[in-house]
Amino acid sequence: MTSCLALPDIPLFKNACKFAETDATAVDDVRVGKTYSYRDLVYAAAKLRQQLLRDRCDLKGERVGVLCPSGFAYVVCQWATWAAGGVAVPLCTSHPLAEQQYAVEEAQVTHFIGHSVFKDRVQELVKGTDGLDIMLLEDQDFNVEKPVIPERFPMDMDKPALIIFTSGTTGKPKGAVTTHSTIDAQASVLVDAWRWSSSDRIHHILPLHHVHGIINALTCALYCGATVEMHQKFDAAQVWSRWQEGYQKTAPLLTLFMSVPTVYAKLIQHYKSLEPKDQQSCSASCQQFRLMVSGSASLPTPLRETWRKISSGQVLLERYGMTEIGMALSQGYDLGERVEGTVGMPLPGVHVRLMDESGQNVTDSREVPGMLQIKGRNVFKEYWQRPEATRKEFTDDGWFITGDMAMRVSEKGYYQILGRASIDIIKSGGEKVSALEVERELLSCDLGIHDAAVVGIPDPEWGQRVAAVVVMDTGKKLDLVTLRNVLKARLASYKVPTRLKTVAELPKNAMGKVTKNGLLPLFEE
Ligand code: MCA
Ligand code: AMP
Repeated sequence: MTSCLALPDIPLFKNACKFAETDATAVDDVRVGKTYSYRDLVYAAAKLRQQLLRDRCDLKGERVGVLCPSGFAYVVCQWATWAAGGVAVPLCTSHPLAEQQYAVEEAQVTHFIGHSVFKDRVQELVKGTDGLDIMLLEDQDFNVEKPVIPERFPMDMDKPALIIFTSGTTGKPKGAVTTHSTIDAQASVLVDAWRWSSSDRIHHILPLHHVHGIINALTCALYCGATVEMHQKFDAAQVWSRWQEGYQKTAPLLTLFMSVPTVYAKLIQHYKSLEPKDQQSCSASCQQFRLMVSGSASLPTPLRETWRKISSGQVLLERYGMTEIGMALSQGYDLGERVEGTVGMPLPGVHVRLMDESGQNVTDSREVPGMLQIKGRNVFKEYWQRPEATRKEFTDDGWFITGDMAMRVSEKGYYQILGRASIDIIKSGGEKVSALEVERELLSCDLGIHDAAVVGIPDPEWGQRVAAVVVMDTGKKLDLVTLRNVLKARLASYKVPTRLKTVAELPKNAMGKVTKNGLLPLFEE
């Protein structure tokens, strides 16, 4: 099967080949300024598969690092990797070298596909990595002339497909491995629940190294023949202006938007800075959407209500998910089921239970908090090369322990997320941050920090902000600007503290553990 133009017969590709018989647009690549049909996509993916394979039949689960801007190139690299039997490891394009290097090394990447817009970074990344098969691609390499629809061949759906790095309560990020079967379960359930169809067009502004951007926004669209309009990154002014163009019909109408609460907060901020006439036009532009979704962090009620007011009545659909499980809970599509403060009910095929501290199953009780546990085809396979970490996150009877507390409320028993069980996990702007990882960097960055504790402090825009409390070596001082400059070279920018306090000593309990709750008042204004 190496020499002929072919794709495996997994539902995503099977569907795409069907849409390739029409002239439907798969990707509108805003950076390149071009649209690509499903026929272009399946053809380009099958071509790149051949290049990746060279004279082999199957990459047999080897990891393929991908560093591509959001757009057609990204999708082709991901699909070609899958088609060649590889596991895609998408890197965050805005991460510093150290974080990207960590992902490449940790995932034991053997092939690397980089886009030429990141040429310098690719060269730095692959320096000293002997035996790595590197492809550096230009935009014109993705130009498709006379595309044909590839043949198809069978593939085992239980093959690993994707590694996404996610922070935990211990140590550095771990690579969550999902299979084709997991991805299929995660995407197909959302296609039905959120009523995706081939006439949809999603405005995609999410990063493409998370389940949110990859599965909910990208894969769901391509699963059902919709169009993905891919933008490089979120910019509030650009988003409002694109929506106005859609509404005024100077650009295609958009039907779906998905994001984190911080993005809606930033859109509101921008809206408030506009003249009343422009505000009216922005509000009207929201009418083109049939669905706007919020998730990855809890949606504060004032934000939900303000959004409803300024968006011509859009009620954000809130859902709950996690890198390891995709989406588990979702409010219903019908407006009456989008009950404020809840994340709805389990999606079809997702098994959910709540366990209290004594190990009692409290799922059928009302207003009794419990640890949220999940089972189903949507659950990931393992943490890459970390059997012990994988084992720890599952109960003996095979339920995945999310680390989130939840309870059921109202007569209907909708689920409400109460927050993380561990204070050491922070969510800022939808990004998960391990306090321990940041503490470790603080203590090893040569700034004279003797002791450090990192906490998440509540923030109306970011959900939480990363805040550091430090004890300095005698005679040493530290300011926030210096700290941020030093850490930004080592950590993703959202992990870098935006608040800093220096204290003489950290409060600790009898076991010598910092009592972090006691630090929160330090940041009250
Ligand atoms: C950027 N900054 C941040 C964050 N992002 N600070 C705290 N938390 C953040 N998340 C800082 C930068 O360091 C920079 O600081 C300044 O903000 C401006 O950076 P910029 O990149 O321009 O910010 P932005 O473009 O406005 O980004 C904010 C964002 C982005 C759009 C909210 O963080 C984002 O796309 N978040 C969504 C991530 C997501 O999809 N998460 C899902 C994962 P300075 O100016 O000092 O340099 S969870 C998941 O996948 C599960 C399955 C789920 O449930 O969805
Ligand atoms: P991540 O591990 O980055 O995939 O983020 C998953 C985490 O985000 C979950 O474990 C929750 O803590 C949080 N999360 C996701 N969706 C919601 C939501 N709708 N409400 C509250 N928290 C959420």
